[in-house]
Amino acid sequence: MLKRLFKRKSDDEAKQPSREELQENVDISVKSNIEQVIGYSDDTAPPEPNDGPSENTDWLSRLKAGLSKTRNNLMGQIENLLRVGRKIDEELLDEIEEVLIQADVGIDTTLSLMDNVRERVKSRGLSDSTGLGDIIKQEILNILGDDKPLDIKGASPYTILVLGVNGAGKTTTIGKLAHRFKSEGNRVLIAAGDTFRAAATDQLSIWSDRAGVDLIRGSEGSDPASVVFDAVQAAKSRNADVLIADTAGRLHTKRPLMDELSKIGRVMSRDLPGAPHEVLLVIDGTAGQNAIMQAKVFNEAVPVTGVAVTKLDGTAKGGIVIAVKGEIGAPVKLIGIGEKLDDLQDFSATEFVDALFAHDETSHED
Ligand SMILES: Nc1nc2c(ncn2[C@@H]2O[C@H](COP(=O)(O)OP(=O)(O)OP(=O)(O)O)[C@@H](O)[C@H]2O)c(=O)[nH]1
Ligand SMILES: [Mg+2]
Repeated sequence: MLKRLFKRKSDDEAKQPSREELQENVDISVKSNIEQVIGYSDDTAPPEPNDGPSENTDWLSRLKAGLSKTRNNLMGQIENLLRVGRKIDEELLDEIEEVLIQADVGIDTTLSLMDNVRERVKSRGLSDSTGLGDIIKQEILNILGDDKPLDIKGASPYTILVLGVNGAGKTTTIGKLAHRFKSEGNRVLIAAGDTFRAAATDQLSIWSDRAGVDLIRGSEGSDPASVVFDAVQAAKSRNADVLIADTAGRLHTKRPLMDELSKIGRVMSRDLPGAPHEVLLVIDGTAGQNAIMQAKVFNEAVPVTGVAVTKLDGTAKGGIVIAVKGEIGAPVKLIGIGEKLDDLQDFSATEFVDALFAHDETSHED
């Protein structure tokens, strides 16, 4: 029987979409999303930062609440598949695979995750679906790997270059980080490297005022690399502990922005060896597979050392967090689940997976 179960899709292969077909579907949606990104209007007003305290101050509860749409979508469907006490067969495993892909775990990541699940099921001789949920959970943890929190102790000033497409949440993330580092007793400086529009610097200026940190800014349209260069000099002369540089996110598919980001990276290291110490890519958690493609483009311009995934509160496709690690290789270091100051936290794989698999208080069906 096992032989038939693990014959690897032979009979079903014809019915199932191939990896190429799945990729083609994703490419189509990526293309249309990119068009939307490029269509982002320059007149868009900067969002108002929101620094009020969250109603519920317990991070784990808020994380669970923030991930509830993803949990209902991803784990809800998987649990429904397992709950009927089904036998483990290719059909069940393929259905789980589809749920993961549809929740944006990414095709390659899903296929390798499910390969590992199949191996484990085989080696344990599991035939009914009891225990399959735990195996999936463990394999997700395996992909996420060890936590690598953002640690600014390695250098002084510790420099963080923040990248990402427009609207991803860069400026908001910088505001939240500045507030956090400052309240931990660090001397913090922000560089307004997004000089494309005055509103970008104004928005950053509101955040820096609220966090009580200094901002190094240039005039509108000035060379972002020179603003960042000045900020590095200021960080050195003022003995700052940490410098966070904002950048523009426009037209990421056009070569000049990527060239400019590489230049900013080079300029940072000119007088400060090792800088930028952290290249933090901010990804909009609601952007789907498009975000993965963007990440690859940015990663080519300046090798990304960490990822912040924002807006996980607004998506049923939080599986993107798993895809980031699986498909880009850079660790997720921060996650954002809202617009408030404390809605950005260090990423913990176990917390994330526990929140994904958590049962709602109202559900007692164990
Ligand atoms: N719900 C939610 N909204 C967020 C989160 N992070 C950021 N936002 C919102 O996303 C919007 C865009 O954020 P910004 O920080 O301006 O994005 P940006 O990357 O700096 O954008 P550009 O400056 O245009 O390149 C704002 O309305 C933020 O309040 C989050 O974790 N959850
Ligand atoms: Mg911005």
